[in-house]
Amino acid sequence: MVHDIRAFASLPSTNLYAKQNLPQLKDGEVIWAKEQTQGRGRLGRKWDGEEGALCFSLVLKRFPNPELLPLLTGVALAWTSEGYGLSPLLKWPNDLILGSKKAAGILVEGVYEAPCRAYVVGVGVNLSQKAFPTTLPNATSFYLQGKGSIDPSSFLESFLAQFDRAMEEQSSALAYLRSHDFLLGQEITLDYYGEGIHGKEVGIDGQGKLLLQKDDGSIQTISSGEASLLRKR
Ligand code: BT5
Repeated sequence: MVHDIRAFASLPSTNLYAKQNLPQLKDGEVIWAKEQTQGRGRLGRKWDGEEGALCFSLVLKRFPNPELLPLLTGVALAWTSEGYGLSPLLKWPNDLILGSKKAAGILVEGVYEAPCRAYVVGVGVNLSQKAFPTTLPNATSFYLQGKGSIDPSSFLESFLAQFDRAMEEQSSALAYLRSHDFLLGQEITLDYYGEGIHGKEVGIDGQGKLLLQKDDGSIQTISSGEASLLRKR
């Protein structure tokens, strides 16, 4: 896939820019903001994209299975991290974990209005931050994992190559996800259609769905579009 990159010195949010300018954006195009002042996470949460962060959004106008998008994007981030000599894990459905802490987050948004049905895949990567505010005790960066200051444009290029690979090799990408499952065996609470459900994460199936063992022993299969992780119980 061709990935043209539109780079900006500063934007409030690359996802917002992509959604507001969809008709002029091509399939595969990337919006990259060197500084992002009002980055957002899922469920209206805030994303901290201060100096040292890499924040971008990828526009996809043809992707049949949106539930796989955050998962495949996470795998592409993990493969990119391996290229820098790190040993990543993935926290279903969408966090890159380095040294047991969050090094990147993903926000996939669907835009369904005519004339532009598309998905915007927003990615925030902590590359060169040397410290995080006390409000983010579970955040880490590539710098803090001993990788020095990584050039954001090289990281972005590597990520885009790995993203294309994950799209082409979806079953091996999902197999990678299953074998790099940060939550495996953990007691967790999920937000499931607005309700908190608890259980033990006993794996991820071949379609990328989370397997949650409930207290009564039954297994519930949950797709990424249905739930988000609230916390470890
Ligand atoms: C995410 O949400 O992890 C998705 C983050 C997506 C950010 C990208 S940047 C480019 C594009 N444009 C946008 O406006 N957004 C996307 P979620 O799983 O809801 O996690 C959000 C939570 O992560 C926050 O409530 C904080 O606790 C924590 N957090 C915020 N900033 C962080 C950071 N830089 N590193 C680690 N954790 C962070």
